Amino acid sequence: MPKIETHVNQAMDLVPVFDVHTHLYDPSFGLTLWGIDELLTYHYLVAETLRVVAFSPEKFFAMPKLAQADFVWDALFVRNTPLSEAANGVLTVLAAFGLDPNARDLAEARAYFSSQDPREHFDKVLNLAGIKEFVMTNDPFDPKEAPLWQVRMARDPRVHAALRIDPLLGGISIGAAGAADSVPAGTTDARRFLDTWIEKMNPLYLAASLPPTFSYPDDSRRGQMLSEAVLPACRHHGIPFAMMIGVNKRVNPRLGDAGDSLGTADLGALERLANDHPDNRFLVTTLARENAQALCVAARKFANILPFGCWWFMNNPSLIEEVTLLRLEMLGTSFIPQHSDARVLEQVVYKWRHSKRDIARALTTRYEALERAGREVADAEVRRDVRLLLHDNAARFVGAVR
Ligand code: HDL
Ligand code: ZN
Repeated sequence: MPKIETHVNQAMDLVPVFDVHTHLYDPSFGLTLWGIDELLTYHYLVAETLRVVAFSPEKFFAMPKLAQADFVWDALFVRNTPLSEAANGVLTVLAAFGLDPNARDLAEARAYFSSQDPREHFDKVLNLAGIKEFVMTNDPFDPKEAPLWQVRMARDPRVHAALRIDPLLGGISIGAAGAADSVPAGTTDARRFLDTWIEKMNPLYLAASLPPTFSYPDDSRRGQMLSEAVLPACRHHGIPFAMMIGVNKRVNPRLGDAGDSLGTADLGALERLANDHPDNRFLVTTLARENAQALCVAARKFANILPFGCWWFMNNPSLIEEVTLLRLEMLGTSFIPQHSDARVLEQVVYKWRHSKRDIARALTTRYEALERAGREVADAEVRRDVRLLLHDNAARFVGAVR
């Protein structure tokens, strides 16, 4: 293996990760999904299962969780070859815990996970994934989560909050159905709502997913909420706004969380937003592959835009390597290459092990271009660059650097 590739892979293994977007929680919340049955009923795998077995979504979701997991395992891992990234990820997790990826059933895995102490398991998973700190997705409209913020809990210093506000911008709560906190109608109430929840959560950023039709300027309710409540609140509290652009929610409502799709957005809207709000900082990720280059160009035009992650349908090895190479070619190291988006605790093990391989290939390609130009690349430079990409760019932008 060429020397530079070895140095890149060594740095990837050594540098701690700051995971800037997850759906995991501080253990004190008691909301984090974990274990083999949750891994197998991940909505990515449910969608894939219902393609290869003639079975209605309604009948699938009516089954108990363990029956659903058995059904997915049999359909995707026994009767078919687990070639998809989400299926491959489950096997990476099993192997990381010394469990048999060739198992014909879930007996061994269930016995292992059920014998784990949750707190020790949480620490073990972060250690296996190489994660130093991660950011939750905290939804004030989620009836399961909102009450937890009414009391002071002992918090894990490795776990940070992010205030998720989709319903404020016309979206749907990503938590359970129904809004724990009624959605403020006017922008004055919305600003008060944001200040109240920022006080409660101390979030590193505000976040919302947005449809491909996102436009700016926009005199609709979404546009008014953005300009008159959300962005002023972010400026006042000194925190970024994370825009996750390109999701078409529930194109197949029967699939629930697995029923969302994507669309290509006009990132001219993002450029106009960044231009009109130079004192706001924007974390941005896009769902359509077709938006990847335009996001890099927008970031080149506006330093207050920081591209992050290979989100959701982008989170596949072929696209992670392609987009990371494009970002390196256009932005150097001034972006955040990945977030896990993990919904189940152990997913961070595969999402980071797989992504580090893909990011390492792209980074090696760029270092080889330097060497062809006669520029030597010191090992310390490689470690500095990898630390920027996996930790510092994100931690600094959200003000979590320690
Ligand atoms: O809106 C989001 O934060 C998305 O990540 C959704 O949660 C999506 O369902 C998902 O899990 N993508 O990976
Ligand atoms: Zn997410």
